[in-house]
Amino acid sequence: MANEPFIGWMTAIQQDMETALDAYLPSADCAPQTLHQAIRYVALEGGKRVRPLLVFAAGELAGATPAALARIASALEMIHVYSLVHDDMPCMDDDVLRRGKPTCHVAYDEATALLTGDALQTLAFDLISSPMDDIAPAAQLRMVHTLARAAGHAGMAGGQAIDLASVGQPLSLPELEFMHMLKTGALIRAAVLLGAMAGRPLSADENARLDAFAKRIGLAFQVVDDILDCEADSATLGKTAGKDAANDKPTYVSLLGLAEAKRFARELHDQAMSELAGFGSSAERLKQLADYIVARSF
Ligand code: GRG
Repeated sequence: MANEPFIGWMTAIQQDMETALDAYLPSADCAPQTLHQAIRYVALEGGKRVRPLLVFAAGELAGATPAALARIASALEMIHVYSLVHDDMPCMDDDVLRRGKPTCHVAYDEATALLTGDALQTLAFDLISSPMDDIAPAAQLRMVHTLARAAGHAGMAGGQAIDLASVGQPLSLPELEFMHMLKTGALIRAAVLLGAMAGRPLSADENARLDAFAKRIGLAFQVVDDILDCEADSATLGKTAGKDAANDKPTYVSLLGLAEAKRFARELHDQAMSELAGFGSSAERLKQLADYIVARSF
């Protein structure tokens, strides 16, 4: 049965994110208009906003303010959106559908898509490094560092490089896990850590448990993504379904089979949940989000 209070919370955060992003993104009326229109086209009105939801849920656990969380979550979502825009380009995944609309290079052109991703990435760092009233400078510096690490060669960009190199290659399970820990997991982990960093200082043990939660749920997100890619249709996903098999990409489904991939997603979910046990009711939103991540249908 649907969890009504959670759905209400999720919808409110998604609406707040739309408002925050609208305010942080450049106006479509300002020059260069085409670039600004493209930035707004890809960033607004789309996506589940899973990473922002994780920022808010972890921030709630640590007692962070909504204003700080909206800014941090916007920066993280901009990095995510930039990665989708670049991933869809002909030099990478070459896709035409994203978030139910034509991809950026289709709606505009390749040069605009490249610049849109570049501009979103730098705007994210502009946002997260700008003075924030409710965050101490040392904590903010740690946030900038965390985001840079998650997005770069040792995180998402590195994982994407492994992904591109692994088409048609037989990867082992540990190799597949390593790729996804970087490509998808690094930003999801950063979402949880950044949200928590915006609040009260956590003990080393609390940080370690939150980090372990984030790593498990990030991998679970990817396993479910692989399952949905072969079970759901393009209209439901808002992106082209069945691409992994068509491109001969190693996935959890191709390595484990559908039934075992589903079992593995549940196992990762349960491991993630067990890391939250000591936080009591302050981790309620994170637990609900973990449920949502493995039960989602798109
Ligand atoms: C170009 C540096 C660079 C990295 C690209 C994110 C990514 C790395 C590639 C996207 C391809 C892909 C299907 C990745 C697997 C999981 C994933 C990140 C799916 C998209 O995220 P969702 O489902 O998307 O959260 P929405 O649209 O809901 O935000």
